[in-house]
Amino acid sequence: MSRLIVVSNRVAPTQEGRPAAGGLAIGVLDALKETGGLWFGWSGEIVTQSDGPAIEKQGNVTYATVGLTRRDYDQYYRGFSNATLWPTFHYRTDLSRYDRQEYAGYLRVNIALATQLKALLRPDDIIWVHDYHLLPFGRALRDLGVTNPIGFFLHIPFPVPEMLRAVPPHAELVHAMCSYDVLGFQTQTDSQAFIDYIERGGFGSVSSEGMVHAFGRLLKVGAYPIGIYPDAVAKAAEQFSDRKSVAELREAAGGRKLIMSVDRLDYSKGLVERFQAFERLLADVPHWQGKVSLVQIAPPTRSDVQTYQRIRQTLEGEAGRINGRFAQLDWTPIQYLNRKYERNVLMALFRLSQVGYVTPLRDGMNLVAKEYVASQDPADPGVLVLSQFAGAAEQLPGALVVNPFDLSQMADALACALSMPLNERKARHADMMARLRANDLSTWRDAFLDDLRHVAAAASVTRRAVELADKSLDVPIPFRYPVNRPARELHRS
Ligand code: GDG
Repeated sequence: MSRLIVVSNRVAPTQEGRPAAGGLAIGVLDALKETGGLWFGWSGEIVTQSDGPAIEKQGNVTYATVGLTRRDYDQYYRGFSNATLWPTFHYRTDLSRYDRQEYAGYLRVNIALATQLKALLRPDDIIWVHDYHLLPFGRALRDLGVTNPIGFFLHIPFPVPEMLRAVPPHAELVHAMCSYDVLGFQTQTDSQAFIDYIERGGFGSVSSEGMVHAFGRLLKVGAYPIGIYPDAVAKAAEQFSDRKSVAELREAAGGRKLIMSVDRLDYSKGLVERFQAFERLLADVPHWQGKVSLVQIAPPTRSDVQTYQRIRQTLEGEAGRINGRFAQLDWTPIQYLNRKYERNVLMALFRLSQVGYVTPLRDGMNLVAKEYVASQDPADPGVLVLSQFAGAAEQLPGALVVNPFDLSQMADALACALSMPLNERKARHADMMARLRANDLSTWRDAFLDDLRHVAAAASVTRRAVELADKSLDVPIPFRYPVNRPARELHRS
């Protein structure tokens, strides 16, 4: 069995018990612990000089981590990844900015990381690269002569072509993405957006089996919706129900209903609109004043990116304003907690609440939605209110699906969820649990890796046929640019 190499921008904290707030870290770590293998990426540290990777083995997972210099961090991570790609891929071109130097840094870091990984590779390794920080990483490996199977999974949405074109080097990035053997997206919508870009731009064609032939490469493009382990989540939610913070919230609620939201503090998560829709519920249906609280847990992330500082200020302002408008001496409408919690405690908090309120403006999947469902007591489950723009909405039809830009509709959905009869709650929950079990985290991992092995094997047969014939055949063969060719020239070919 070949060794699995996982590559992601950030390698999750290697110490057990340290919280890793972020869907990618949660998903990848759980998947890797089962198969074993090597996880390569940034250590999270800023260093004065970038040395070789630090290697640490824990159980069957080896962690290989590297530091980034301040310049690398500013250009690659804070700049092009999080100030250009993240907002645009979440349809926020208004928050996106582009800086050519930052893009150069993004390419430089991708090439430097690929060079460091290459030294650790064995011939039969299978490489799985994750997320938007590393779009050209496979290209960089290919340029270094790596012929191993390389797949890529995008955790965030892939925008429609018109949106993607707002990123100036869009063609170069898509060209680089075609160096992978398999390109995985969260949903059919995302996968189709990529295919639309290829077809409408005249860059290639797509077969009925989802094989894309573009830029001289043949690759599989498809949807691989990430899952969770619902039964493990259910167990944790039950077991951690007697924890101090859970007991405190139960006591503070004093029999009132609870609406629960948990998100990284990010403008894509729709927190402001969510608060305002809750405000509308209280204003339109005064019956709920004093009878329900919204608990929003929002651990800060990327706090050194300016747009994240702004969303934090706006949100604090909105929470204060709404609380000022409705609070009573013994009731605070919105409890806004700007901190991290232990993961299992979060699951227990989900179980305690009557409504899971998950309304991102755009989200690749949204694991919180899935965790909320899995945490519920099947005998008395809460109701999920879910944005139509979360990938999870394609998979959880038992949720009350809302448009997060329609505050009235969200307020109506909250009212409906808060008073939904037990039978209906149970039926919706049972349906969603069955779906979560049928498409859990191992389904996601295995479907992707099976396709990667299959496609890479087929590509190697094609390559070998070409070598044997010793001439250029009219078949799609993986192409490679000469080593050291600057990545910024790729699109000119
Ligand atoms: C990206 C995509 C996609 C949250 N607060 C705490 C905490 N969390 C955990 C949640 C959940 C995870 O972090 C967040 O995952 P999401 O999927 O909701 O969102 P992103 O972080 O934006 O993840 C997303 C995901 O990748 C996976 O592909 O679904 O669309 O944007 O598991 O429970 N965990 C702990 N403390 C917290 O305070 N321990």
